[in-house]
Order: sequence, then C-alpha cells, then structure tokens
Amino acid sequence: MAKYRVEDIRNIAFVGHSASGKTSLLDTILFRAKAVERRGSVDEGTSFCDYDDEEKKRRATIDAKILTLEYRGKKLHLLDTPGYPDFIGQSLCALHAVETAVVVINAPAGIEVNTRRLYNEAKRLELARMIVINKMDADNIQLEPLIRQIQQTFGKSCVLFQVPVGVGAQFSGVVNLLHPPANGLSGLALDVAAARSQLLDAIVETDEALMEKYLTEGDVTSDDLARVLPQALASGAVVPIFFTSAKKDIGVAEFMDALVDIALSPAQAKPRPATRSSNGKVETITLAADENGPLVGQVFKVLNDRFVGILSFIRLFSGHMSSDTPIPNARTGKSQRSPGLLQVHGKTTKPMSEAIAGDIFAVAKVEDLRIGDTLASDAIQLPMPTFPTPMYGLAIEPKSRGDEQKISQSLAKMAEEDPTFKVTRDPQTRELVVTGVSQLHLDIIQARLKRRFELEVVTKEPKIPYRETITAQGEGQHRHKKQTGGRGQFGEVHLRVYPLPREISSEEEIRKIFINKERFPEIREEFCVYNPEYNFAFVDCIVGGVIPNQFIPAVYKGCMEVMEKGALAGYRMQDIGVEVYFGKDHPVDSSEAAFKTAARVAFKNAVLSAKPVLLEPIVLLEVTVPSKFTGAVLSDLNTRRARIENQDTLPGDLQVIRARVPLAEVTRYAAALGSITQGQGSYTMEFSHYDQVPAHIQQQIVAKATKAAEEEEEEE
Ligand SMILES: Nc1nc2c(ncn2[C@@H]2O[C@H](COP(=O)(O)OP(=O)(O)OP(=O)(O)O)[C@@H](O)[C@H]2O)c(=O)[nH]1
Ligand SMILES: [Mg+2]
Repeated sequence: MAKYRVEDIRNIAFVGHSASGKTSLLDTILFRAKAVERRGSVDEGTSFCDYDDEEKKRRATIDAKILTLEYRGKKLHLLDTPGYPDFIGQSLCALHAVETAVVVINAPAGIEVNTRRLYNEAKRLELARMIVINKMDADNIQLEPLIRQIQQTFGKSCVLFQVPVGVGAQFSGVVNLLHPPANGLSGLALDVAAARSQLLDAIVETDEALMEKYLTEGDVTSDDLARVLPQALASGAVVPIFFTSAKKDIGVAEFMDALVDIALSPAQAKPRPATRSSNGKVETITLAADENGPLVGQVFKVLNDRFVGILSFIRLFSGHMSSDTPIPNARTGKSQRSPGLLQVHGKTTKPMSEAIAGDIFAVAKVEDLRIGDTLASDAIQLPMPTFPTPMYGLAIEPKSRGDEQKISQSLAKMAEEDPTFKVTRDPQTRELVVTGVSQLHLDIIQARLKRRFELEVVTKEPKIPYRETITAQGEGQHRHKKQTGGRGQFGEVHLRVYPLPREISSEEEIRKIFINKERFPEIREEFCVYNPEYNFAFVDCIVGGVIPNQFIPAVYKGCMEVMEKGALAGYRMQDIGVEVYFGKDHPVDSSEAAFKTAARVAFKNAVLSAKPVLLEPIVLLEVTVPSKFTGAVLSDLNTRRARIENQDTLPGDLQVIRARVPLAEVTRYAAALGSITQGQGSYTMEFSHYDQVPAHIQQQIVAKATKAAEEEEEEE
C-alpha cells in the first residue's frame, strides 16, 4: 500500500443484530473494491469474513474480523463483528478500535435487541454512527414505520441520507439527498423534499454561520454541507441512514462512497479520552491522532493461531511505529520487541513497514499482551469495554483420561481471546468449571476444543456454590483417645460457636465486635486468629494450660478443616466465631494430630447444635423483552423464587425487568427465555449476594449430600 496519512484512514466497525447482513455487506464491498476475485457468500460457506469452521457451519460470525483495503485512495479498516448477543465481547472490543460504527438494521425485522445495545455502546463511546437498512429487497418491509421506530429509539439525529427507489422486489437504487436529481424520479419510496429538509436542518444546526445562511437564503450549497458534515457526524448531531441490498448489490456502491467521503478519519473524530497516573494522581487526557505524538495504542483482540502463535491486534491512537520499535506495555511497565508489524486482511496477514496513528494491525509472538492493555511508556490507560459477567456455567471432564492438563491449557488460551469466557477450578468440588454468556457460547468453545486441539470433554451442570453458616450459638466437645499398643493418642477440646455478621470488612472491625476482652475476659489475644476469606474468628480462652500452647495452632487447624469442608452438606462455611475455653492433654500421648482431630469433631458438633443453614448465591437478572412478553416473563420468574425489583420501558416497545433470583433457579434461563419470547428476549446476569436457602430446599440438598457421602464411604 502506498504511503498514506492519518487523514486517509477510515476505521469502521459493522455492528447490529445477527442476520442483519453485516458479513454479506462486507463480502459485497470487498468484491466491489476488487479486494477479492469472487464475491463470497455466507450461505455457500465462501464468505471472506466468516471463514472459521464453526462460522461456516452456523452461518454466523463468531469472532470479529479485520479487513484492510484500499478504495478511492483511502485506507479502510473494516471490522466485521458478531450480531449474536452470545458473542458480544468481540463486538464491544471492536467498537473500541474505531471512530465510526455502522449499525446495520435488518429491514423486515426492524430494531432488534442487540442492535439497540450496540448502538448505545457506540454512542457512549462517542463514535460517529451511520445506519444501514439492509435487505431492502426482502418481503414485508414497512418502511415508514421502520424509520419512525429508528427515530423514536435512537433519536431525531437519525436522518435519511438517501431515499430508496422502490422497496422489496422493486428496490432498484438510492437517491442521494445532498444531490437529488433535478427532474424528479418515479418510484421513490419516501418523500424526497421532506427527507431532504430534515437532513439539511440537522446538518446546518451544527454550524452557526451555515445556519444563518440557511435561514436568510433558504438553501445552502452541497459543498457547504459536505464541509460541516464530518463535524456533525463527530458530535452525533447527524446519524445518516442508508439503504442497501447486500445480496443483490444495490446501494452498496453509494454506501462505499459514503465510507470514503463521510466516515471520519482518526484526525476528524473526537479525540480518544484516556487517564494518566503520575505520583498517585490520576488525570484525564485526550489523545489526538498525531503521527508525531507519543506512542499510544491499545490491544483490542488476541488470537492464538496454531501456526503463527499468539497474534495481538492493536489500534494505534497516537504516534508511529516501525517494525523494530519496542512495544511498551503500560500495565507491566516493560517493553518487548516483536518480529514485525502485520497488516491484517481476514485470515491472512502480511508484513508492513510502518504504522501511524489511526492504524489497525497485528504483532505476532509478543507474550503477555492482553485485551485492553495500553501500549504506552507512560502510565496511560485507555478505557476498556465493560463486559457482561458470565454466569452460565458447566463442569467439564475429559473424555479420555490423561487429557486434563491439555484441556485446562487449551481453555486458558481461549479465555485469553474471550473476555466473557472464564475457566476456574472449583476449590471445593475440584471440578473444572467453564463459565460463558450462554449455552451457545459454551457449545462453540467445546466445538473448538475438539477441532483446534483435538480434545473432547463431557459436561455436566456444575454444583451451585452453596455456603454453610450458623444462626445461633452452640457448644461442642470431643475427647480423641486411642490406645493401640505403643504410643496412644489423646486430645480433648471444648468450644462454643457464635454467628458473626456477614459483612465484616476489616480485621479492625472484628476486633471491635468479637475478638476482645469485654466479650471474652479470659482472652489470650496472641493466640487469636481472624481469617477474612471465611469470615472466621478463632478466640483462645484457655486458662491454666489445659490445652498446652503448642497445640493451640492444631486446634485452629481442626476448626478450619470443618470451615473448608462444611458440617451440613459439604459446602464451605462462613461467618462463624469460635471460643475454645477448655480441654485436656496427656503428658505422653498428646500430639498435634490428636488435638486437630478432637477440635474437628468438637467444632462440627458445635456447628450442628447452632441451627446451621445453607446460603445460596443470588444473582441480579436484567431481562429485556418486547412488551408483549412481559406478562409471560414475570409469571415464569415467579416460579423461580425471583424478587422483582423494577420494570422500565425502553423506546422501541421494550421492557426491562430487573429481579434478584437464586442462581440455582436460573442456571438454564437462556433456554427458558428463548422459548417464552421466541428468541426475542435477552438477559444479563451478575452476582449479587448470598442469602439463606428456604428450609424445604435445604432439606433436599442436605439429604442428597448425606446420601452421596454415604455412597462414597461404601466405595472406600
Ligand atoms: N434478501 C437478502 N438477504 C440478505 C441480505 N444480506 C444478507 N442476507 C442474508 O441474510 C443472512 C444473514 O446474513 P449475514 O451476512 O451472515 O448476517 P450477519 O449480520 O453477518 O449475521 P451475524 O454474523 O450472525 O451477526 C444470510 O442468509 C444472507 O444471505 C440482503 O440484502 N437481502
Ligand atoms: Mg456476520
């Protein structure tokens, strides 16, 4: 590619609900720009963008793709993104790398859930926005209601930039409202004069001088309008609407001209805000797209390629780089060399000698570059998307023994690529648990594990991470005594347990309310311990050395074993204080092991006498559905022990329902919501707090756990 300047670059992300035709539009654009020889097709599995096996199989984009092409002397970086909410992480990252978002709307379907979400994210990031109404050749298009819906949902700044000629099977072209044909055209789908005056009003409003001229002279020239248009787009005052049929290649050429003429160059866009910390102070700065400025970029995507190794995709916001420029990472404070800069085009890459502010490119084999990392030698941080907290969990086991390690390594690689995917080992159940946005999300991960790494797994529902605690005071004691020939074992422990408040935030607080002399006059503070992870306080009130000092740590350990393993149903415990007040030793037979066992049994007895209960995780659920499904969603939530907190109406006839629900009731909510709303609902779910499990459910869980423990004992 010839030498180009910041002004020649256009970074544009295509976002919108699934099946609106983003990928098809890009395939058509590539063909028109002569960047490919044959036009790719999603339906035939020949798309240039949807090249991954899973994408071909499902005919949907899963990962964001970067295309680099030259068109009319400009360098375009076009980003294709997934429309399924299940892969939203990729779309959010892509938006952070561009200055213009093209929001693609499916003409017959109208504004869908993910369209709204991504439009709002683009607005929040203060990106320029353009709307494309695609599938204009399809049946059942209600054009005027659709435009009204767009303006109601996204605001009056959304104005027609074109008027379509014909709709559905008759759709044959578009008329540019800045240059309408002098002597009318027949077959226009909308009123040109009205649309043109709306567009003009919106544009001139952003420039006072032009507004003056418009008011006095009644019209303005196309040149005037073109001049202020970038500023109108950058401020969000104008969000132009275009019409295309990607499939029939109608309106695409005109839209491509708009990408060159109207979409912003990095130099025209609002400067990207960032924060810089120095000497403990954090200040907000803005980054102008200046190729002679300081080097600042951001990693917005990571890919572990089987052949190339790790690829990190970078958006440069300021400065310039050549292939031997070290890559500074503000997070680690270190600089690393890369084997060179790579221009990315779909699945192919080729070396490039230089990158300037505004460029999007990749580097290979630079370890420890994570999504969101800022490349800067100062402590600068560019903002990151807020990703939804994944809550859809599955426990997985290898199909063939011996694959454990390979599986957890491969999953860790996939987690690096996907900020909405987590892999953890449950410390209690020892299960390997993967958590994603939805069932579909985890299905894809599993399919890739098989295809990319030849690893197969079986999945099952992970155990809900219940907790145990007590609700009353209790007492317990135990004498552990064994006389088997030789040296025996002896230890005796007496203790009391107390419920502690659930929210203790510091050691200072626990010393104020529990570990102190007012409460326990005999206290020996030097032997007291507070374990914040379990909110567990250990108070030593031994008088006269009835438990010798050297065995006190063993008593603490014995109690901790029960805290970890539970007393009721095998779940970890929390919020308990224990007072050890009496015991006995034996001059020969006492040992650490004996006291640990005695403490364990005594502590367990005390807990069981202290009205123990199970706690369960409660999540905050936010469900968005078209209004007509509200009743059905609410009545379903009522069967799930949900506490509805509030309901909101959103433009576009949508309802948002917020509720707190036990995690155990919504582990498979995706499928349920899908069938209630015919796939038109979406939800997010995040951890809220722990709450007591109702008695009858607790009984079932305890019975199940007791049975499982008995069976395990029999096996041993
Ligand atoms: N009739 C018609 N069909 C189209 C048009 N554009 C795309 N399609 C079809 O719509 C389906 C979805 O197209 P895609 O390009 O994969 O849509 P997408 O927005 O990339 O979908 P995701 O990748 O899931 O977000 C395919 O079957 C396309 O052939 C169009 O302009 N007219
Ligand atoms: Mg796609």
